[in-house]
Order: sequence, then C-alpha cells, then structure tokens
Amino acid sequence: MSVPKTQFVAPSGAGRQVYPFVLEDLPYAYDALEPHFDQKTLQVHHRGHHATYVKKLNEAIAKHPELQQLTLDALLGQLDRVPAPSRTAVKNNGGGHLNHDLFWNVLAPAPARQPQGELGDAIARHFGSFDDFRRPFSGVAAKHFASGWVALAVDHGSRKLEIVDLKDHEVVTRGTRTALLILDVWEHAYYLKYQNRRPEFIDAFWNVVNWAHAEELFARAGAR
Ligand code: MN3
Repeated sequence: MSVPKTQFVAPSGAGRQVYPFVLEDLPYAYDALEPHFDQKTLQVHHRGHHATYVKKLNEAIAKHPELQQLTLDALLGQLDRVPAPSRTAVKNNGGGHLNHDLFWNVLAPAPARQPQGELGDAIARHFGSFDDFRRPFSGVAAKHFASGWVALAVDHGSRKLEIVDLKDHEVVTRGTRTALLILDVWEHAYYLKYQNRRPEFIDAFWNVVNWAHAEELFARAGAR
C-alpha cells in the first residue's frame, strides 16, 4: 500500500510511529513541573489517560492489518481509509495519542519564559507582542466549552501563526499546518489540583512552556 509520504509532516515522535503504537516516557520526572503541574496529576494523566488512548488505538488498528504500516500522521490525515466501524476510535484515540505526545514535549521544568529567535520574532510580528499572543491564547483556553485542546500552529502556505481551538481530540490539520504549542483543557489535565479553576491552571501552564522545543518545531516547519 503506497502512502504519499511527502504530503505529511511529522512534527512529533508519535506522528511517525506505526502499529503497535507505544507510550513514550515523559522527558522529565513526574515531579519536575511542581508546583505548577503536580506529580499526581502528571502520573494519572500520562500512565492513566494517555496510556489508555494508546491501548485503544492499538485495539482498533489490530483489526485492520492493511493499516498497520501507516504512520499515525498518515492515519489521521486519511481517516477515510479507516473502515467506518473503527474510524471514530482511530480519530479519538489516535488524536489523543498525538496531542498528548506533543503536550509532554512542549513542557519543561524551569524553561525560558518567552520564545526567542525566529519564533519570538514571528509571534511579535503576527500578534503585536508576546503578551498580545498569550492573552488571546489563554482566553480561548478558558472559554473552550467542555473537553478539548488549544494550539499555536503555523500555516505552511501563508506562514501565518494561528491560535487553533480543537474539540475533543481533534488534531491540527495534518500536512498543511504544524502545531508548535498545545494545551490540554480536558478536566483530567487539572482537576486534581485546580478543581474547577481552569484559569489558574492556564496561568500555571505559562511557567512550564518548553519554548526551545516550540522554536525547534517552528524551524523544522520551514516557517519564517
Ligand atoms: Mn489529557
């Protein structure tokens, strides 16, 4: 089965995985993001929620040997190739795996507080200033109804930066945009520590953003 490989960008490790999909270890200890993101939440979120998405994605793809050579990026970019009875499971659990993998990698203990270099310049150019980017991103995250994600993405054609509001486990469109930053606003991401106070969780997020990783993703997306 031939796959048009150049059509898909692989912005993260999980996007390049093929069946059987695996849960990678976090690139830091579970308590490394304290006090902003607590150890217990991170453990349950990674070893509980994320692991379950990987397990259910594998169960769905196990039924379809013809899909087992496709990368996760290819599967999510061509969901119509997935037989209808398994499509929702692949969309939800595959999207969950991809988004969580990116989320863990755009977090870091004691990172730089603002983006530098070309990404820093691009954010200043597109939004006016770093704060003029951060405010609407936080606003979209705070207002998002029910479960979902908020991402900063770069469009490959226009080179524009966009704040993208994603429902459930929707992913940033494969092939035409690359996600540089993502925030999980499902209740499971913050409920143990912050309960219903999602805005406090969003404020805490800005203390642990791995801007160096976002800068690398931006450079690799070929954006200027
Ligand atoms: Mn989550």
